[in-house]
Amino acid sequence: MRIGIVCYPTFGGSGVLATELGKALADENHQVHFITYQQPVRLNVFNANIFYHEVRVPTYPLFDYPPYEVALASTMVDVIMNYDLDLLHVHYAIPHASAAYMAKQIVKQKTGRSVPVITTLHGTDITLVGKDKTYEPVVTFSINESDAITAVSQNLKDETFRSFAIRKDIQVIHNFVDVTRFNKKPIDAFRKVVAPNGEKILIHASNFRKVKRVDDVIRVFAAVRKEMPAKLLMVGDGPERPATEELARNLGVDEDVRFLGKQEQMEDILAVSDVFLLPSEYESFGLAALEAMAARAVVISSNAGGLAEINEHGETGYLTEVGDVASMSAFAIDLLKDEKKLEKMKEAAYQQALRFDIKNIIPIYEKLYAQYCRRT
Ligand code: GMT
Repeated sequence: MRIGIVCYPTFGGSGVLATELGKALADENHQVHFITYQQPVRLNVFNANIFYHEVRVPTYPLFDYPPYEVALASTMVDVIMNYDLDLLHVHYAIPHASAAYMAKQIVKQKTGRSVPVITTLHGTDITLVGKDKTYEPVVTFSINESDAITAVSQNLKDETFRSFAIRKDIQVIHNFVDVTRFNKKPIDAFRKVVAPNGEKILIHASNFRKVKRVDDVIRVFAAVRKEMPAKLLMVGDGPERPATEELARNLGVDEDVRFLGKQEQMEDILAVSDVFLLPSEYESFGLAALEAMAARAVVISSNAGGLAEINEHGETGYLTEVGDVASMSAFAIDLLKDEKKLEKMKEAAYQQALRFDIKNIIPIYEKLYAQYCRRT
């Protein structure tokens, strides 16, 4: 099949998932066309089946806001027609689903052909941004106009029906991880640099937005640090980072916390980690947690959104109410003091990640595409 993938090219989960999906489809011999405003961060391989089309947004002194959606729709039209695409798969509703709707209408008028559009909902496009009155009518319309809609968790599907008047079914296709990539042997030299005296290593990775509750991460770590020697790795960057660094200083744990910024080699960093903390206010799925589990890190997370669909309390990790720093700390301390339990849970986390392995999920997308594609 010839598949157009539209996504955000950044470190965010939706862009990562879309890129990994495109790479896997290319490995299955489909022709994949990425349409984005920048080379996606995880698009770091050469594959003859992968094409990258950059959306250029010309600036003009009249524009306070350059019309990205118009440029995106025009690029979609260009790629659909010149590369004879079979379908468009757009990730994150805003503005990708509405731009795809516009592109579809234009291609139909020009050629008479109706190009199928599949929209995958990822989270904040529904729960935060999409709900906003400013966007809601367009989001509802363009989701309903998609030929197929998928959501990355049951929770997100339920949230979508709660918040929008959707008249179609939504298929849940859980996110996936390439377990072989994340199941890596820890690099001893790296572990030594981070934890020279064999301290346990906790980790958090996100875009440091409010919804991630990064201050809870620091508070949990401070509680752990009172009980035992430990180190914390903070991966990623975003608006809450300065306040988080300050909190680490105020709580007197800054010497044991490393802010690593944005990182591409997550598998190497996760491989040396024991516990992954994800206390988010909301997480439609929690792809970062799944990647951690594939690397045998135990996830201590909130029970928000779809996190309970991947993390099983007391089995693969722990779940608490949002903001329950005391319970998260107690679970972390208990676990990190009990080597046997830690090893058992690391293995359970890994086994759970295998259920979401890329090999199990790609065929589900291929089956969905085949229902809409003229060429199978
Ligand atoms: O929250 C993020 O880190 C970014 C955001 C995005 O849209 O890129 O992530 C969302 O999509 C991911 C991939 O499907 C999910 O794993 C995240 O849980 C989801 N984030 C939220 O729901 C807050």
